[in-house]
Amino acid sequence: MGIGDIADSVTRSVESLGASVSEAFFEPVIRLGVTGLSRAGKTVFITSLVANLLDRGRMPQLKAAADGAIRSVFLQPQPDVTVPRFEYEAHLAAMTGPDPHWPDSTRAVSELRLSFRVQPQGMLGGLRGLRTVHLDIVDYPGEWLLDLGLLDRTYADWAAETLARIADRPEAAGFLALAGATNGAARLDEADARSLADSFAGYLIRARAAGWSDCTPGRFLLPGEMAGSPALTFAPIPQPADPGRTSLWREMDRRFEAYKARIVKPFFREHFARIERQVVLVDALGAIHAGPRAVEDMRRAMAEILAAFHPGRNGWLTGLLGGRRVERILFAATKADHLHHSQHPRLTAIMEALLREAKDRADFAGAKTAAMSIAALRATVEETISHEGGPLDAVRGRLQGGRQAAFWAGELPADPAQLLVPARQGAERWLDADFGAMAFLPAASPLRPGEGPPHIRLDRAAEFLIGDRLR
Ligand SMILES: Nc1nc2c(ncn2[C@@H]2O[C@H](COP(=O)(O)OP(=O)(O)OP(=O)(O)O)[C@@H](O)[C@H]2O)c(=O)[nH]1
Ligand SMILES: [Mg+2]
Repeated sequence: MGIGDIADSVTRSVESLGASVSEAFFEPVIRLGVTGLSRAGKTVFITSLVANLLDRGRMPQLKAAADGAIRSVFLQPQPDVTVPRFEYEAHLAAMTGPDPHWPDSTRAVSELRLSFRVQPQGMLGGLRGLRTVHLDIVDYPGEWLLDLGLLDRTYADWAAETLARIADRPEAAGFLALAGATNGAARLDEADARSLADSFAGYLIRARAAGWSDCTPGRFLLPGEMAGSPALTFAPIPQPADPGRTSLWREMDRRFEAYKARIVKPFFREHFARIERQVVLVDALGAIHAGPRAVEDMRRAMAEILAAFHPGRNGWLTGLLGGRRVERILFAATKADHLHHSQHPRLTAIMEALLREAKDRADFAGAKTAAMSIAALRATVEETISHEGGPLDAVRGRLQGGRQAAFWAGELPADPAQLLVPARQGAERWLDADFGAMAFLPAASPLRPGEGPPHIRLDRAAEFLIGDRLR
């Protein structure tokens, strides 16, 4: 029996199941890509978005919710039976139950399908009856996203770039000493390869803790079931003049290619294929707080990732993603509840400037783009406090242990260049500004019937991303 026969018998058995199945084939699916580095706010965004779509009392700017076009929303079994389900209920319970707290960092990929029953609008809408639209969303560890940047690099490029970039990082000193003493032309010794890979993984863990965004390969940080396999046993080493076929360098090269082909590509092909709508989440405030180097590092990392989505430049990704073009991209600065709303336009402008290249490219390629500051789960209330005799527009929230505190993050500049230029020039710290950060916990107020968790502009974000498909 050939492939054609298999396909044929499948088609026939499906047909015999009748109308319910064929209807399923014509129910449109919106695939929403959630793109963001680790801790950008992906899991919180997905959880709060789903909760606020199920209970739409806080979604006035989502037109289909406000005018009643959405008749009902429900969670469905996801289409892909081999991927774990996104733990929506557990994440929501963490954030809104008794003793509210943030969900854990994501360690593996998961998926969720939300289905809408929609009454088509317009003159003939009433005649057409309800239709069903599905929304598919995937969550994954942010660390894995950076691997997109590896796909168009050779091992030699990646090794040279990485060694140069980390040369003066204290977190890398131990690994650099080991790599420097390594002769890549020598014959492969598995024990050497292992200790190089272990040492490099150790560096990546310290670098991530120190706030660096450029930590590849992502699976070194979160190996999942791949731990210890040869595809994860490589590291950047200096290129020798004449590496022989059985040399350590050649073997590292082969493993790097295997990592790309066997781990990175399948991940993007399976989970980023056919994405039509994309939200790019950026913790710009966190990077600003961490300082100019973190801002520049984040800018470069995001530019690299977003370049990979561009249909024109990297043909391979277009092929990988099934040739479908992303129609809409929302660039969102997350955690905006750390700022009084009077500063939100400045935060949005800074985030737009950070992602300028990517946004221009997307606009040029014909995608619709928008930028806004959001809080998927609003953990603060606004409060004007007096400070040194003057009023200060601050926010107030709950800290670990339950204590309430007022907080002022600092005055963001009206001109983003005031942050981006020193960052590009490699400044060590901000010259005449100081930006704070505070770890607020989700507020301890139970959800009201018919309402999802409190947020800032999540309804506008949803309107831009999927609103047109729900009418
Ligand atoms: N105040 C506030 N904090 C937020 C919000 N969204 C996310 N955070 C904070 O950011 C942290 C990271 O959010 P996650 O949603 O777990 O981030 P992620 O992108 O899923 O991160 P990984 O799973 O590590 O890739 C949370 O633990 C919160 O501390 C928000 O809307 N408001
Ligand atoms: Mg997560």
